Amino acid sequence: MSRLVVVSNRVADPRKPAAGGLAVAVGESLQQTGGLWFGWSGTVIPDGPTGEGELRKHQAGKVTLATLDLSREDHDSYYMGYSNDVLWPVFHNRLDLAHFEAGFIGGYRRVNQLFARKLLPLLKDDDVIWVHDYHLIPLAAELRAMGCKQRIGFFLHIPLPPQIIIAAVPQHEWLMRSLFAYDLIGFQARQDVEHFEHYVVNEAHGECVGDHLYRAYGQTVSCNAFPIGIDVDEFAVLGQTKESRDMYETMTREYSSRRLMLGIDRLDYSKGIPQRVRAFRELLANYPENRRSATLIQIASPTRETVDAYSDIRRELESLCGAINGDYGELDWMPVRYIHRMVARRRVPGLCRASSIGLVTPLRDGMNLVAKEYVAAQDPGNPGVLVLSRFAGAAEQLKDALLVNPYDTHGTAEIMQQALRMPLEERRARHAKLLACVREQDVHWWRRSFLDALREAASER
Ligand code: ADQ
Repeated sequence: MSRLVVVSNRVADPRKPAAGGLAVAVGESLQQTGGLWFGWSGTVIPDGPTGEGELRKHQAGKVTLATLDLSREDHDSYYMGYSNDVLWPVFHNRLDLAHFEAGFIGGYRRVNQLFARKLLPLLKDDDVIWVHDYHLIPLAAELRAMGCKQRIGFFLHIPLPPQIIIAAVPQHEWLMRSLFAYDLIGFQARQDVEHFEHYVVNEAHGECVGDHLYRAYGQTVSCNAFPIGIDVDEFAVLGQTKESRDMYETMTREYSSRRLMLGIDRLDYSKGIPQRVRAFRELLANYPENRRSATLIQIASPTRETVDAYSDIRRELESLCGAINGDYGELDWMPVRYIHRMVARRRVPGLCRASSIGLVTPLRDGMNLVAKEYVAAQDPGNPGVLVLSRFAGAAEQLKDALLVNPYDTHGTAEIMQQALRMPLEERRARHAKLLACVREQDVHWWRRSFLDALREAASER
């Protein structure tokens, strides 16, 4: 069996439970075949030369972790700049928040070349390389230019926007052309594949030449949707831990006469948190029976705080929550509990299970795993209701959630009310279908389907 090589911006020790997300997803394959995980160490060298970084390797069980430090200049232009100040906002349809600074692209290209240069000597002929996310779009093109012949797949964790929005990125043609150096491109949702196809046909004057096969720029690439899932069993084990059970008991005791509505997000403008809080306010205004009862717990972990857009949203949220509590709060009831912190992963299942409503209402999201975690954490005999944005990738799969348009404050408040009033029988029926879907297309299914498709795509090439 060929060795798996994973490349992503950051790496994590897959044996550590706190590693979460990607580590859980790819850890199993890496452990099976004795894999290599390559990426940035997270360290920035203040006065190091650009485009250079010392390679460090260490062993985590059967997995070799190979990491590079970045110079301050590379970090600022590749990571903070092009990745998070251009590609992240644009791919989430926020052209208004993108900063197309001329210096960013040089750093982005330089770090992708650095990754390719340092990775190449570590590769074996039969390796399968799996590159993750928007930080590393041109990596395969850089590797190919250096003679790499191995199979390379790419998975985009965030959405691909419509053609017209991609076209706003000054380097869009170079970016999209470089995707064709992969054997397989994986997106989260069907809609992302449609956006890719429109771009290929209308902008690159290419065509679809077969099942999931696209031709443009004189090259052919396979492309399909592989919606990422969660590890349902691992999440169930977390739910049985003392921390999770304590959390559940504390919350159900504290809020025994209330209805909890829960949001758990990174504090990112794509997650639609202020819009959610405004809809909650409208719920209290329009349906007074929820006063002294419905309580919104919003946990928003700090992220990329040095970027202006993030401090803006933090201030907006603090003032919104303060205003609602001031206007509607009573001595014995605060409508909103806003916590600007990460909750320990072990507490997440207990918190989800104690909440009558899970509010997952991003303005745009590649997938959104919180939606799936909320479903997995529920008691099937008395489950809570998932309120899900139609603009999350997860909405393509989780059709039995209550779908909302988070831009529509009034409509979202109406759906919140519907969720609060939903009879037990309907809650059970919806939850059973949602859980079946979350179980069937879990993280193992995602990894297997992507890697099987990559092997097939490469043999066609
Ligand atoms: P994110 O936007 O970070 O990642 P999301 O799917 O919303 O991803 O959450 C990832 C994980 O972080 C979940 O396991 C969640 O429980 C945890 N988490 C989030 N906020 C937390 C908090 N405040 N405290 C504790 N835990 C928290 C990107 C894309 C998503 C895509 C994922 C995976 O933006 O669309 O679903 O990658 O591909």
